Amino acid sequence: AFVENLLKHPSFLDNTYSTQFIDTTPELFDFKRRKDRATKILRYIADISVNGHPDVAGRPRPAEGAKLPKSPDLRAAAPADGTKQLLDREGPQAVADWMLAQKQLLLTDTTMRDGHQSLLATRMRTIDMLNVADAYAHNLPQLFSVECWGGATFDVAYRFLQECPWKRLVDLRERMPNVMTQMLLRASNGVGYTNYPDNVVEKFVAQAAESGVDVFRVFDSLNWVENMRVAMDAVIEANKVCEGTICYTGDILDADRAKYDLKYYVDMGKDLKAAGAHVLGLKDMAGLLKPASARVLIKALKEEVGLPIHFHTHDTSGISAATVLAAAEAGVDAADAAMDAFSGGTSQPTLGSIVEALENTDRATGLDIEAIRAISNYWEGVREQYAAFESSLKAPASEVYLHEMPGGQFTNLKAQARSLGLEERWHEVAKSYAEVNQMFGDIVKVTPSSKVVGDMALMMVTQGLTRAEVEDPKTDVSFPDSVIDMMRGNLGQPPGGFPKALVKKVLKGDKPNTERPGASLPPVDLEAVRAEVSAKLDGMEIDDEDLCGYLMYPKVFTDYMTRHLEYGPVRILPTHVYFYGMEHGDEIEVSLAPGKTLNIRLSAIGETNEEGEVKVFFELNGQPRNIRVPNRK
Ligand code: BTN
Ligand code: 3PY
Ligand code: ZN
Repeated sequence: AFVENLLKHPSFLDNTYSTQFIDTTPELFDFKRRKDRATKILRYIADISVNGHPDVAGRPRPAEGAKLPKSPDLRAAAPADGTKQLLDREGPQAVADWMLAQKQLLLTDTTMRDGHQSLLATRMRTIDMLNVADAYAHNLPQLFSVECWGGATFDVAYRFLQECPWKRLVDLRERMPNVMTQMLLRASNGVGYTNYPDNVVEKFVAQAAESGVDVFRVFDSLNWVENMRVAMDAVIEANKVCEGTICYTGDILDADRAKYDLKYYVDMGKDLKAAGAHVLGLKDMAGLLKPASARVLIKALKEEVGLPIHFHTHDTSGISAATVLAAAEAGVDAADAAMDAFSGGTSQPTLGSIVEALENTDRATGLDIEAIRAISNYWEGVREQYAAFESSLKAPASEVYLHEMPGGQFTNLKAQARSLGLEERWHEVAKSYAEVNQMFGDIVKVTPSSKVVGDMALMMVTQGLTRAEVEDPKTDVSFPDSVIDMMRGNLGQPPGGFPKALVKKVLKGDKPNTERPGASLPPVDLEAVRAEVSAKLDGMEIDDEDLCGYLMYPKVFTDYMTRHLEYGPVRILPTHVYFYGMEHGDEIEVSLAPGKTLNIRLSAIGETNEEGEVKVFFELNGQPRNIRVPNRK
C-alpha cells in the first residue's frame, strides 16, 4: 500500500513525470516507481557520504579491513520440519505437551533480539538477520524458537535504523519457515514504556500474530498478573503460544529478601497457569538467579505448577551458564542462549558452550555444533560492523547482585550517565540504583519499571540527594516525571503496593490509582486514528501494521515515514554503507526486490557550491546520476 501512495506524494508529483502518462501507460508504472526508489536511496547514500550518520559520529569505527560477514553454507537441501509445523498443525497446547515430553534441553537463540539489544544498543539491522536466516532454517531446525522481535527492537527499528519492524518480522518468518519465531511483549505496555488502552494491546497482539510471531513471552514490569490478562488473552485468542512469564528478582535463598521467596514465585506460576499460559516463562532479566537457587526454584515450579518452563537469563555476572546447567539438571524444559559471538556480558550465556556442555548427557540438545560455529562466525563479522555501539563493559561483574540492573538497561544507563558527565561516578550510580529500589519498596526492575528506577538514581547522584533526604517530608524534591507517573499507579501495582509515605510525598497528597490502569483508559477509535495518521502523511494509505506502529509510538512512526518518503527503502543497504556511506570508487549491489538489483558506484564527490550544496556523482546500473545534497558539516 505504501508504494502506491508514494506516487501520490507531492515529492513524486513534483518531478517531471506526468501522472497522466503513468495512468495510461501501466507497463511504465513499475519502471518509474523503481527509478524513484533508486533516486531516493542514492540521495541517502550521498547525504551520509557527505555528512556522516549522526548516530555513529565520534564513535569507534569498524576495524580497518574488517571482513564483511559471509552467509554460512546450507547443510541441508531444504529446511526440515520444526516447531513451527507442530504449532501450525496442532496448536499451542500441543507445543506445550511436546515440550514436556522431550528429554533434550530445548534452546531458543536470542541473537536477533536480546543479544544485540543487550550488547549493541539494539542497533542490528534486518539485512544482517536475513542474510543468515536461511542458515538457521536449514542447519538448525531443532531450535525451539528464534527470538527476533519485540522488546526494544520495535521502536529502535523505526527511530534509529530507518526501517519498518513489521517488514523485518514478515521477511524473517518467510525465510525461517520451520522454526517458531518469538517476541518479547511487555503485557499492557506493549512494546512501549506506558500502559496502552486494552483495545490497542489487543490490536497489536493480533497484528503481531498475523505478521508472523509464534511465541509471545508476556511479562509485566511489576509482576502483576492482573495487568497481563489482556495481552495473554489476545495471544490465546490468536492461537499462538502464550508464554506467561515470571520476572525474577532478589534471591530465594536469601532470608533478607523474603518478599520474593519461593512461595511468591510458585504462587505467581500458578496464577499464570490459571490465566491460560501454555508455557511458564522464567525471565531473569538481570541475571540474578544463582545456580543453587535455580535448582530449588525450577524443581518447585515443575512440581507445583506443571507447565513446561522456559528459562531466560543474562551473563552480566559471568556465571549464567552454570545457572542454565543447574536449571537443566533440575528439569527446565527450554532455555535461552545467544550465538557465541553475541553472548556473554550483559547478553545471554553462550549457546555453543551450553550445547557442548550437555553433549553425552541425557539433556543433550541435538543441535549441530558445526552449524552453530559457522553461524557464530557469521555473527562475528556482523558485530564488527557495529563497533560504534559497543558498550564499555570489559569484564563480568558481581556488582550486578548489588544493583540488579537488567542486561538490556545496563549499557543504556551507562551511556545516559556518561552524557550527564557521571561516567567516573558509575559505581555511585549503581549503588544509588540499589537504594532507589529499596526506597520504592523492592520492586521488580524491568522495562519500563527499570527505567523509572534509573531516572531516579541518576537524579539523586546528579543532585547529591540521599535516600533520607528524598524520603524526608520536609525536604523539597522535584521528582522525575516517570517516578510521579509510576507512583500514580500508571504502570500498575507491585506486590504489597508502593510505600505509602513515599507515594504521599511524590503525589503531594493526590490519590493514586490502585486499579489496573487499562480499566480506566477509554478504547481508542482505531479508524479515527487511521484517518488522522493518513492526514498527517499527505493522505497516504495506512495499513494495520502502520497503524499499530503509530499507536505505540506516534511521533517516532510519523518521523520514520517522513524520512522514508525522502530516502526510500534504505534497509536494503549493507550496514557499512548505511552508517558510513561510500567513497569514490566504491561499488555495491543491492536488491530492491527479488530479481531487481541495483548496481551503485560512487564515482566522485564534488566541491561545496555557494548554496552550500555538494554534487555527488554516481553510476546507477552503468548510467551516470548526480545527486545534490546540502553540506551540513
Ligand atoms: C536518525 O534520524 O538519526 C536516523 C535515521 C537516518 C536519517 C538520515 S541520516 C541522513 C539524513 N540526515 C539527517 O539528519 N537525517 C537523515
Ligand atoms: C525489554 O523489555 O526490552 C527487555 O529486554 C526486558 O528485559
Ligand atoms: Zn533479557
